[in-house]
Amino acid sequence: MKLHRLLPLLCLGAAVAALFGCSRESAPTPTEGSPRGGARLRLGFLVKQPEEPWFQYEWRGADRAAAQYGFEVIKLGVPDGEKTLAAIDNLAALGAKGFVICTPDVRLGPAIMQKARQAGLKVITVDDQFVGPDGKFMADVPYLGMSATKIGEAVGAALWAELQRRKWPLAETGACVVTFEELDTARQRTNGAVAALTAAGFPANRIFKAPQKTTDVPGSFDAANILLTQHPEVKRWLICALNDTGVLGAVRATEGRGFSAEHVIGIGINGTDCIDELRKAKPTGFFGSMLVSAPGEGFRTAEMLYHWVQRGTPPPLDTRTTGIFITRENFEQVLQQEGILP
Ligand code: FCA
Repeated sequence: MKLHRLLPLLCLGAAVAALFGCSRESAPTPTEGSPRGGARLRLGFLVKQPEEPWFQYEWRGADRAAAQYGFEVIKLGVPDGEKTLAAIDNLAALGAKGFVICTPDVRLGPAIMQKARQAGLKVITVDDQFVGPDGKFMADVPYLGMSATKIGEAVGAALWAELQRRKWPLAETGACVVTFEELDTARQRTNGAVAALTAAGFPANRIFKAPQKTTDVPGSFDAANILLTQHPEVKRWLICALNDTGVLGAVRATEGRGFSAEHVIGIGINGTDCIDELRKAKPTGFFGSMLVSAPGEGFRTAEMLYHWVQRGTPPPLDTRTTGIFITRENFEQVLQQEGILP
């Protein structure tokens, strides 16, 4: 089994181990772990893709909040609905008082809220906002996430600026937009990028969408590969996607078809999943990323949940974060300032 498949299981395994008191770090002992024993407050932090650096950095931020306020954070990977509901049961059994979640499927919102309410757990959503049965956002559940449209527009503007700097002829250039439109934040980001590109003067008929079936590197690699086969006339590619991973897969696809870094400008979102890529000795088609602070989001949501549980202060219902553009030139410095790199 591949590591990325194993990881969520391992995380869940850790929760089960904690439940039965066999993991030293997070295991409850009968007195210490029981809320009745005046033990430390426990809060969960559930993420859909624990293999993605973005979510690992979010966890780091939550750990920082836990250290500052003196609570315990139980971190669980929840790659599907079944594991999500099981994780909520585990949290309840551990005496947790609430959790922050980036759900594997936004339509699970009502089921998650029902289970959480039954167990008396408070819920804050991060990154991916719950959608109700009517298809509308569940605006009554506190949410913190990026200003998706604005960040997407910033990607489009940065792609255009680099294209201009390189003086690429528009007639030879295409834009590969790797999409995952079933997820609202993803659709808003790629729509934002397309809107900014067209507003700047990039021809709309040279913008091509490549829908990814899964939001990992193989998913975007496959999506981009199909597009590249369909457009052999394009000599230079702009690439954007919902996140760094989406752009990385597409950049790998262009490499497989003989495009060098001079003929590809890929700009991601997150800034956390491209660190190894930007560190490569030789530049690749992955030109840069809109960095959003994953540790910051993890810290803030965990902190909000703590204040809500501990002091009864409800969090704001909608909090948005912004991005900073990073490239090979400035990423080490910016990531250090943001506390992402040491
Ligand atoms: C979504 C994406 C993640 C990250 C997050 C902020 O959940 O899947 O990669 O961009 O939004």
